[in-house]
Amino acid sequence: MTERFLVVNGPNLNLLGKREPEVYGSTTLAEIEELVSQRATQLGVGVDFAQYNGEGELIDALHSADSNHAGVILNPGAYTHYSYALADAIAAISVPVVEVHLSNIHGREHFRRRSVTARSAAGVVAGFGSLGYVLALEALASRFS
Ligand code: CA2
Repeated sequence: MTERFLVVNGPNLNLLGKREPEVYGSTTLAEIEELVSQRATQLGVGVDFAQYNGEGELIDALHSADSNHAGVILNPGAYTHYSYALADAIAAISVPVVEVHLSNIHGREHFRRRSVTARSAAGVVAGFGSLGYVLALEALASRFS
């Protein structure tokens, strides 16, 4: 069976490459998705992509991934730091969730150093820019190889 994974990005990440390139780089979300797609092809797995600005939409995406995907790569954006609802959704689903951050959240402002969502994640990748999504895919795919 070919495993399918969901890559879901949270609020404002649709603006990647278009605003604040000094913080988040000049790569657009579409380019990150292309990078992940190419690696998925090499690994022989499938990937679907989504981006939502709303907390509820992200939660719905996690709920449906529980039935439709073998794992989730999630960048929860700023919800990382305070959304107990998103944290509960990650804890509620059975498929592994890898949390990804483009920036090293531990080297940034105090409020970004805490992730309330990481507790129930299978793992966290932070600080490697778009490569982080590829590393997360490799980590998930390795669970099924
Ligand atoms: O480093 C990450 O990936 C973050 O999850 C990105 C979030 C931030 O709130 C987290 O603390 C760390 C912010 C995404 C905002 O993305 C923008 C992209 C371009 C222009 C403005 C915002």
